[in-house]
Amino acid sequence: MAEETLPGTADDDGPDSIVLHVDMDCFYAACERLREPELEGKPVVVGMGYEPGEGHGAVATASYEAREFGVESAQPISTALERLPRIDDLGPDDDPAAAGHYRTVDLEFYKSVAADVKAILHDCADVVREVSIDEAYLDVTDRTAWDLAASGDRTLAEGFARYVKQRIAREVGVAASIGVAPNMSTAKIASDFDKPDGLVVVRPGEVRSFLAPIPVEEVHGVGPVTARKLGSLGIETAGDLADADAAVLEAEFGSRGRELHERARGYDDRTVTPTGRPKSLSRESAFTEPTDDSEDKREVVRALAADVADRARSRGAMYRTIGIKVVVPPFDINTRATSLSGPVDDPELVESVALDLLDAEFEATTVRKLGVRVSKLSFADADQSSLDGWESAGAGGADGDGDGDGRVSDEPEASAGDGDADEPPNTGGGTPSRGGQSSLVEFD
Ligand code: DCP
Ligand code: MG
Repeated sequence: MAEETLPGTADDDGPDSIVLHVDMDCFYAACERLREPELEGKPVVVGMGYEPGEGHGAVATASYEAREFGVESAQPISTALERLPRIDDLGPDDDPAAAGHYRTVDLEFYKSVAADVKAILHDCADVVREVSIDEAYLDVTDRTAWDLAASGDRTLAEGFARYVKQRIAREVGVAASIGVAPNMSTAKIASDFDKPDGLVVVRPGEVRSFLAPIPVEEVHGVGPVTARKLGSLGIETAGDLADADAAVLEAEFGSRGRELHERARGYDDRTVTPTGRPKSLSRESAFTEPTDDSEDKREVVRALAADVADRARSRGAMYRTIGIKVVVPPFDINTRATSLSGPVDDPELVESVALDLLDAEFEATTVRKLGVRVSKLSFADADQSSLDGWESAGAGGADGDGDGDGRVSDEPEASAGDGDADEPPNTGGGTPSRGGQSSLVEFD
């Protein structure tokens, strides 16, 4: 097997990882074909801001047949129409095979198809990182192996990837290209290498030779500017980059130069981290007027506890810590938490622990805001992090978890300051109002 030992793929970290990068082929166009099977095999253009019969908007994607005419993503529709006339605009003598079927973006429909695909991906891997509507990384190291299958010279990993691909085709009806490699950046290049309907496997010992002829632009982290600079140094391919003097690269590009050098040599120690996995789930609610009424406070805590426990269950999350937050006027924030001996999914326990924590110290305290949180989350299965939950959590604003990773923690929507977005508590046992806490970092 491996003739060369690559840093990050060597035995000292255990076996080589097996990473799949899955990217759907001409995804929006493929979705349109699900609804209109007669579009199969024909040039299809999906336009953003495009109205049937008109000429404005931009190409979101084009089927591979339409790409043959020079139609591509991000092109103005007007340019696409010059290269590939609309089928409805053809005269009686024109060739219908040289005309395009233009459709308007229908994101809701594409999201529903994507959700079906992602459900299969979550079924096939314990760790899934969703990157975009049609793209995800899977770490399947624990599900398959780099060993050769008994029947021949193919790896078990290849058979596994073929299975994933076939399930998507059979169960959803759209085509995916898959790259299989011991690290993320190589898997991504591999998935793109033989599109459409590609399956490219790069075994641990082949990473460097696979990358060698790849243009530098395709190396993860190389943009057009860097590519131009590299070109001026005579570095055109990943192989050139791998062979370049690391000190020269570092002098030119700083620490990034060293990183690019390592990527080109097949070294990428990023691990696939799942999307949409919050560290904690919490909800809080503010009183219109501060109150010391014990029953009012208990009522709010009960409602918050029920809501948090419910959300944890719907996401398949178990928790090991249950906590409360008590804000005393004006902004004195107190947090208390109880750790359990093991992870649980137990709404009644969330309520009773939260109430105990409240009663133990804050029974007579005047409070203006209360919160309940469960943390130390563990996820029993991989199915809970469907796109939906996290998209709605993120819909109101930016990445609220402050770690800058673009992922959404499931916290109340951020708002400026602490207080102005406060709303009356919902004591009716339904969903408490979303309090306007700017950050819940202090609640950890
Ligand atoms: N998309 C878009 N505007 C772009 C690029 C893409 O709206 N400039 C949308 C339409 C694509 C989808 O995102 O269908 C996925 O993007 P990809 O880059 O994966 O492109 P495709 O899936 O369409 O084609 P490919 O087969 O090259 O992956
Ligand atoms: Mg795609």
